[in-house]
Formats: sequence, C-alpha cells, structure tokens
Amino acid sequence: MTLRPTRRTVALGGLAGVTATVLGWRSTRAAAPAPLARVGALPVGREVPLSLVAAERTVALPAFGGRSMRLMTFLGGDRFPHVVRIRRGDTLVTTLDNRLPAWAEEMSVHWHGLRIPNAEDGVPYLTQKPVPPGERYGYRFTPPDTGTFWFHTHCNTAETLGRGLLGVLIVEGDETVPYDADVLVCLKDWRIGEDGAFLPFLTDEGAARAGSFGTVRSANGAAALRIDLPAHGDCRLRLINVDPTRIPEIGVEGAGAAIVAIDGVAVPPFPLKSWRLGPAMRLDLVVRAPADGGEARLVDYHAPQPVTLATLSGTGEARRTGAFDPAPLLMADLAEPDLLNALPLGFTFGATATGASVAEIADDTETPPLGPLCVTDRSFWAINREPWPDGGHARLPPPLAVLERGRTYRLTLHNVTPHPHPIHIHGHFFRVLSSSRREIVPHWADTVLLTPKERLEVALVADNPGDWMLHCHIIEHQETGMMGYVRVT
Ligand SMILES: [Cu+2]
Repeated sequence: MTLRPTRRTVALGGLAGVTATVLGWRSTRAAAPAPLARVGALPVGREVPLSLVAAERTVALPAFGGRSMRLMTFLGGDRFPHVVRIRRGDTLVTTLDNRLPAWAEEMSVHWHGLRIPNAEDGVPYLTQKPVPPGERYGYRFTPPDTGTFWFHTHCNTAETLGRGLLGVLIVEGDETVPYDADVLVCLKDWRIGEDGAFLPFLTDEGAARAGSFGTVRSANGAAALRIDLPAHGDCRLRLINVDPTRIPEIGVEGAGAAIVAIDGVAVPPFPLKSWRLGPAMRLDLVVRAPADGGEARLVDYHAPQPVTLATLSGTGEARRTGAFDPAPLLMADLAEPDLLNALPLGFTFGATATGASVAEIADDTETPPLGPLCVTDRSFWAINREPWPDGGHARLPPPLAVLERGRTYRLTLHNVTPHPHPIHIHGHFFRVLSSSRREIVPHWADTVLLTPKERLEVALVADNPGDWMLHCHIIEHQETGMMGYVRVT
C-alpha cells in the first residue's frame, strides 16, 4: 500500500510558469513583475502565551480509518496539526514542558523559518542545553516576518516527527487586500504497517537512499480532505509539507492557481504549473474557487497517477466576476544581497563511503532501535565530505564556514548524489538565483530543493549572529550525516 514516487518526467518546482496557459489566468504579471510593497517597520504587538506539553497521546485522525495511534503531540485533542496564529509584532512566550517518555528522551523546539535570535533557535547543544523528560524550558521572541512557519524538535527527529510532534505557526499581517478565505493544508504521511503499528521511522535502506516513505498519506490528518471555499472567491491555501521524506509535486486541477509566497516570503504572483514541495517547504497559493457546487483538486503529480491531496468545493454566491488576477502579499523586510561584493562559498552534498555501500544492503534488513542519542551512529551522508560526527549533537564538529556579519555570500550548493535533498538553513533566507538544471523564478527560501546532480546558486546576507544549522530536511539524511552549521560572527 506504499505509494512510491515514480521517475515520471515532470516539470520541476522552480520552472518559471510565465506562459498564460493556466486555467483562468490571463495575467502577464510574472513576465514583468511589479515590485512588491514591503511590510514596513515592526509594530508593537501583544504578548501571546503558548504552553506546549510534549507528550504521547492516543489520537484518532480520519486518516487512521477508525484506528487510534499513539502519537506525540504538543497539545491535546484530535486535531492535526495544531496551529498557532499570531500577528506580526506579537511576542510569542512559550513554555515547553517535556513529558515525553524517557526513551524518547531529551528535546528542544526549533522554530522553522523564523529569523529569531540564535539563543531561541532550539538546537540541542548548539544553541541550548536539551530539555530532559520532566523538565521545562522557555522561548521568547518576536518574529520579524509574516508567513507560514512551523516548529518541531531537533532531537530524535525521525521518531518524534514521524509520530506527529510538530505545530504550525502563522504570522499574520501580510495581506494587501483580504482574500476570501485563508486555509491551511498540512501534508504528512504516517508509517503504519499492516498490523496497525508504526513501522520503524529510520531504516538503513531508506536513510541511504531517498528515505523511508509513509504508507498512509494525509492532509490535515485526513486521507480525503474536503475544503469548502466561497464560490469564485480568491482563496489563500497555505501548503506546508511536514513529512520527513516525501517530495510531492503540487498542482491544482479545475481552478486557476497562483503562487504568492514561498517559505512564507511573498513573490509577485505567478501561475502555478507544478511545484515540488520538499520536506519543510511551504507554498502559499491563491486559488479562484469553483462555482457553487463545483469542485477543484489539489494534487500530487509525483506518482503513477495524480494523487488527490484535497478536494476544493465552491459554495454559496459567487464572490468575484473579474478575471483571475490575485492580489500580491507584502514583502518581508529582508536585506537585498550585495552580489557585486559577495564572497563565494561552496557546499557539496554527497554520500560517505558507508552510504554508498549501504545502498547494496538487502531491503529486508532488520533496523536496530534508535539509541538515546540525538542522531544515530550511522554516517551515510556528508557536507563537504564531512558527515556530522557519530554520537549525537553533544560532540559538536567545527563550523562548516565562518561568515562575517553583514556580508553577502554567494553559495554554490552542489548535489553530487542521485537523490534530491531539501537543504535548510536556520535563522536566514537564501535568495535563490540560478540552477545548472532548470529555470528559476527568483525567490527567497529557507529550504531549497536540490535535485539530483544539481548545482544551485543562492545568496545569503549573514545578518543574524550565531551558529546556524545547515542540513538536509529529509530527516533520515540529516540524522545520518547530512548536517552541519555555519557561524556568523
Ligand atoms: Cu537529503
């Protein structure tokens, strides 16, 4: 029942969808995008308390087909995911209470995509001491950017994320004109075996290749998600892929759809043809909803047959009559890279000798259980030929690079493997410039998908001091070596 991606030849995410061939789309805006208005100075907001109690809880999601599963969650109830909404300028005051069982052991909370002070970044040993079971820890920060973000642990992540320990954080305040709806679509697979129990979350066979795929797919915890939208409305869909492994290729069938933000950062709206959404990546779409009683579908093309992720139904009176030309979002206050004076940096993402040889291991290899360590002791992957050392975060390697605060760096990210790797940097955004293999719509991202053998050029303004992780977000790759950090001083 495993849905495996195929080698179907399809357009890769990042291909410029500038031709006006998408249903209902008449704009040529993407060919000559107008500059986006900026969000402006950070307003003074409220203090928003957030109590996270990380624990095992028995949860019956619709995708489990009437079964209850022992998940790990931050909050109670049968909702998935838990969503925290704040306004730009608000200060989030979080208390983490680690009530996970001892075997799941210590943890931290990483706030994915948020440009916050290094001490709040939630990486065990690198930015904080891990929080043992039974203890508490506090985070306090004011996110500078609007957008769709999420949070998860940075410790034993394959298991904790596999069991659902995550939340979505939405920072509002980026709309120029209100859309007619604002809906989250959170994609996650679950690794459930025939016997109804969870399958191992990390396998040698998966970790050394494209990862161990889930057997049950879900959007917002449902196998067949239905979303009612106001008929003919311009509706915002916030897509977030929290799966540790799968890289769907997102499309919309039966409605006009435009991309308005990538990883929470606005782009001048351009038509969605398809977009590969790797683990941890986000995509904000505006979809012109169908007429009353009509349906459109959010699909994944990266499968033998397109997989319907959600059905979008139009309801009620038509909201809009004009041509589909969605309003843009406000642009985040990100420093433009100074490309003329940029310093070059190169990162090569490759396999270790072990990693190359494990690909030969038979599929039925028994996987030993994870030890009480933040990462496993298997080294299959490396950055610049250096795998993250065995034995967890406690033994920190030297930084991959030391960056001077305020300078622009031009990074060449080179994937020398036959597998895709979504590469994530903490505390910063990449300006994605060009690729050796595909056309790129210039955009900002905290997680960029490196396709097999691809060389991606990105720029980075090193404006946030501290030690920042740089790693693959296919969690099994991260936990078997494809992880490092850069130091901004
Ligand atoms: Cu990877």
